[in-house]
Amino acid sequence: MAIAAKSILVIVDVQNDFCPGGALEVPNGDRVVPIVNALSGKFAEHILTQDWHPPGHSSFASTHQGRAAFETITLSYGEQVLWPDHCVQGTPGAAFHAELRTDGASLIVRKGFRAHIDSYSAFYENDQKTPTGFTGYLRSRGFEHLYIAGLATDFCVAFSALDARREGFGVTVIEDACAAIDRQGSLAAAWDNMGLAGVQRAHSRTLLGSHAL
Ligand code: VGL
Ligand code: ZN
Repeated sequence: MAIAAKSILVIVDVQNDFCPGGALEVPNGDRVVPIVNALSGKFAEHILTQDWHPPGHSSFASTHQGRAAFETITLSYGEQVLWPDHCVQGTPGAAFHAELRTDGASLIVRKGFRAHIDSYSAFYENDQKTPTGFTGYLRSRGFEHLYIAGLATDFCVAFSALDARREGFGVTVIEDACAAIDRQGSLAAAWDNMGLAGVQRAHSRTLLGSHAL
């Protein structure tokens, strides 16, 4: 399968806290690292996203008295899953996986850095109104299609893919270059929503055989 013209690879949150042993570990999260490293060489450009929370972030269960991780709470902008403390700015858990090749990335989009609002998507925070500026970057650089890989399929990958479609970009999620949290059917729901939104799916094998544009 040829890589679409005017494409960019978006590598979502391949950080220690989302890998085995991390604070919010994604099963097999580290398995995406060699795949993502191989893929990045196939694209003219790739960027990274980095979950980047201040201590006491509103998405942390520990911030809300009597609440436990993985419960849902209503915040000013709507429903929010509460997470274990993770990806705290400047901590080893927030660092990229040691084997992830980061030097070739042209941009790092940090998200979730405001204390009172979470941001799963690389485009909009969880109020679905506050932009990160990523759309402007992509438009002014002339990109039309995003290939998305990374963690977690059912949260930051899916929210980024759905917002990218809403912003008018073509989107392909590279299935085996992603790994999921998958709680309470979240992975199946994410694939359903992505399918309805016109997100395409690909396997890394089919892309690694093709030429970068
Ligand atoms: C993520 C939950 C909380 C993700 C980030 O990267 O998918 N999930 N923060
Ligand atoms: Zn987070």
